[in-house]
Amino acid sequence: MYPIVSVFKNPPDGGRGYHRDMRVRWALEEVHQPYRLRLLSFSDMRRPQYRQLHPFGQMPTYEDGDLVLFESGAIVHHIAYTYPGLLPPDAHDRSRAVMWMFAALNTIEPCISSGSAGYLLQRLHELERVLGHDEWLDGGFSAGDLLMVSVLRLLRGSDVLGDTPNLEAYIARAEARPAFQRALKMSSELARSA
Ligand SMILES: N[C@@H](CCC(=O)N[C@@H](CS)C(=O)NCC(=O)O)C(=O)O
Repeated sequence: MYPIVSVFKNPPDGGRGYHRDMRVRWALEEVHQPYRLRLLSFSDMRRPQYRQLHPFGQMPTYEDGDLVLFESGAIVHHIAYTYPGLLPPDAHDRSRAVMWMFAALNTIEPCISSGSAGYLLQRLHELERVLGHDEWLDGGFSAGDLLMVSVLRLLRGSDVLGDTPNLEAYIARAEARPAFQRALKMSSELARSA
């Protein structure tokens, strides 16, 4: 049985992969784990049956046998711990990759969602400095990069990335990964078939 990921039946972003199921599907693509989709309308998400999977009636959810998870970060963390490919084998390296997962979701994503431009710019410049000209945040590509790029992509189309060229190149590098492209293709196919 393959894991099941819930996705919008009719994605409001028009299939550009900005919803939080994208990071989960991207992680599954990175580790080459096939999966199935649970297509949800907004009214499906309000139903009591769905509340048994997700107490807040949101997406994504992840079902694998008798394991049910919600919160995209927890799901990516589970995938990264379950399948090889998204976390380094050394214990300290792994903890630093997890640290970057938290940094993406706890430090950067809230700045983006809150729309506080000054604070966000400060954080972006700090991140730009830390990344420098490195390919990824800490050694090889990890779940930390996957979540950081998932969050930074939300700024595409705004001009805030304009003076952080290292971050722009970092996002482009991650988006060029075959696993990202496969996940994005599925987003656009879902939107087309809606
Ligand atoms: N912190 C949650 C946020 C989940 C979330 O906000 N999901 C959005 C889609 S990207 C959603 O379900 N929106 C509809 C709603 O909140 O009713 C996560 O990372 O999974």
